[in-house]
Amino acid sequence: MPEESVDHIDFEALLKNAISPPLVKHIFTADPSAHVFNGKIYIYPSHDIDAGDAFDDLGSHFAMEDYHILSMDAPTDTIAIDNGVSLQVKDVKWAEKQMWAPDAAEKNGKYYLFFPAKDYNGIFRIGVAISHSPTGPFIPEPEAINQSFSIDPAVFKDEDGSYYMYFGGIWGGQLQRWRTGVFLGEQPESPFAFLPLNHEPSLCAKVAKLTDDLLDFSETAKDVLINDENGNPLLQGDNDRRFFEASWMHKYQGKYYFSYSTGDTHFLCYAIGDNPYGPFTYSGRILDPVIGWTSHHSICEFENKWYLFYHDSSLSKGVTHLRCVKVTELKYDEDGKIIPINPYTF
Ligand code: FUB
Repeated sequence: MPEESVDHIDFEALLKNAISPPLVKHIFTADPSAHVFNGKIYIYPSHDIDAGDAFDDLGSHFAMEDYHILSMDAPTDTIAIDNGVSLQVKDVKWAEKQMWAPDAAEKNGKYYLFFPAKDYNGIFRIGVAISHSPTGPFIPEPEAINQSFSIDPAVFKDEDGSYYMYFGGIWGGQLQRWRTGVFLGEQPESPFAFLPLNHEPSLCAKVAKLTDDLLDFSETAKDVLINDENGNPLLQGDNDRRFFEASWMHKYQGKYYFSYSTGDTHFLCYAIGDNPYGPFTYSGRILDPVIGWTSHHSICEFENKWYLFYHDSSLSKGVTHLRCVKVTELKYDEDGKIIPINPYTF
């Protein structure tokens, strides 16, 4: 992911005109996955650091090593509590580096942290770690989830008690290297290698139902198909609408809302379906581009209002891999369409 020139940006004005402040300022945080557990908000973010790695389109500069869980009494608070280190890469046997965007789920009083990291072969896998507290510490399983790959796990609990994991990300997230179901290799290193051509259907995020113990996939992961308004799959060249990374699922008025980032065009978008597997119909944008290259989010209901948790790079004055998590209210119109949000009030 390239570093874009930020020389022209007036950060003082930006901070003043941002619709919401960073929720913590003493560390850099990103990719916020928010959940309500026991009446409180818990945010499972990435913990951004500057490890000195050079910028590239594979995201090598996102060299995160641990997770800190944040909590808030309500999403209307402007500050979150940092509950300290909950899991470190050095304690995960199978993982070498790059602890990217995590998520969490609760079942029968146990908390499960799902996280991607590169294994010792340079392949992104998704692991799980368990705790009796929403803030950890989390004890990792010795192996990554069998048949897991790529990044950005998001775990959705449906009303019937089933749990589904949505995941995947192209370019540095390696999803395109699994097009045939097996890993096609790390070479050529280009983030564009193995991607479909622009006129071909775009690569899809993946979804798999989890086993009862939440430690495995109960099925081979399936494509999360996003169609346009005419029922045709979005194309790879449709960069403003096609899936790139940062999956999330929520349910609103009986419909399934799959949301995601378009990556190199920097939008958060969503598509609506009738069941957790889709197909989904592209339905619009949620968030305009933020300062920084990446955009990532979660959507969470609290006391009958809905909230968008997201990040930008305003706290670091535009450094792509040093981000800060934020929250703002999210509203729907009477037809169930999400009202798009501009993160800055210019
Ligand atoms: O935080 C590292 C990566 O950047 C995430 O996995 C992506 O979703 C993007 O936010």
